[in-house]
Amino acid sequence: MAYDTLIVEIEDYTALIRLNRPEALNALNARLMQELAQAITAADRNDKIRCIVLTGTEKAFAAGADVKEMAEKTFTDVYFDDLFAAEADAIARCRKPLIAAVSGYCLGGGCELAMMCDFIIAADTAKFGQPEINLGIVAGMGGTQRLTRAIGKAKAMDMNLTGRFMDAAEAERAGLISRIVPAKDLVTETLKIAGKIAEKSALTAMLVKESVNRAFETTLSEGIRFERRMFNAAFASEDQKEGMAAFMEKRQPQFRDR
Ligand code: CO8
Repeated sequence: MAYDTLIVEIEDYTALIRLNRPEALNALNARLMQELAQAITAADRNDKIRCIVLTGTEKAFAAGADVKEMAEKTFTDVYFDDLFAAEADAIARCRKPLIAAVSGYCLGGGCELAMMCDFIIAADTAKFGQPEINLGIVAGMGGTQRLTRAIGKAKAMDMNLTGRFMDAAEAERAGLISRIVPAKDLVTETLKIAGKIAEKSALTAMLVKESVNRAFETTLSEGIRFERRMFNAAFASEDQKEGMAAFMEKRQPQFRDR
C-alpha cells in the first residue's frame, strides 16, 4: 500500500515504517497520523510480521504535532474532533513489538509517539523534549503521563515546565531509551534488534508485551497474578513445546506462532 507521508518496507518478518515529511521535520499532521495508524494496524494484523520498527529521518524522528495545522483551531474544534485520539489509541493498541528508532529531534507529539512504542533506540544525535508549554498548550498524547512513568516526576516536570531538550545520554540515564547507537548505524542496528525479536515466537512476544505493559496499568500484586496467567497460558502453545525441545536437543527452535 502506498502512503503520502510514510515509507513502509517489509523484510524478513519486520516492517520498517519511516515517517516521511522531511520538509516539516516530520511534524505530525492529520494525514500522517491517519496513515500511521493504518500502517501500524496493517502490520499488526499481518501474520508474516513479527516486529515493527518506526523511524524518521536523520534530522528528526518528529518535531511534534504540526503547529501550522493546529494554530487556528478552537477549543470546540479539538474537543469535538478529539484530535489524534483515535489514531493514538490505534497505535498504542498494537499487539506486536513496536520499536522506535530515533535520530535528531523527538519533540512534543514526536516524543509522545516514540513513547507509545515498546522501547526506544536512539542515535547519539537524538534530542527529546516536551516543549508544548512554549506554545501555550499542555502535552496531549502522553507527555505528562507516559514520560512521568518512564523517567519519574522530577525530570518529567522539568521537561514539561521548562520545555528544555534532553540529549541521548541523559535520556538513557533517565530510562527513557534503552540503547544509544551512532547516528549512521541507527536503522541497521535497530533492524538487527528487530531481527532478534523476530527469531522468537510472535505469540510469546505478544504475551511478553502484554505482561510488561500490565505493569503500567495495575497494582504489583495484580500484575504478578496476570504474569502468572500468561506464564501458564504459554504452556498451551506449540511454541513452548518446540522451544523446550530445541533446548534439550541443542538446536535452534523453529517457532510457528502457534
Ligand atoms: N509543526 C509544523 N512545522 C514544523 C514543526 C512543527 N512542529 N517543527 C518544524 N517545522 C517546520 C518549520 O516550520 C520549518 O518549515 P519552513 O521551512 O517551511 O519554515 C521546517 O520544519 C524546518 O524547521 P526549522 O527551520 O525550525 O528547523 P531548525 O533546525 O531551525 O529548528 C526545531 C528545529 C528546534 C525542532 C524547530 O523546528 C522547532 O522548535 N519546532 C517546533 C517544536 C515544537 O514546538 N514541537 C511541539 C509541537 S506541539 C505538539 O507536539 C503537541 C502534541 C499534542 C498532540 C496531540 C493532541 C491530542
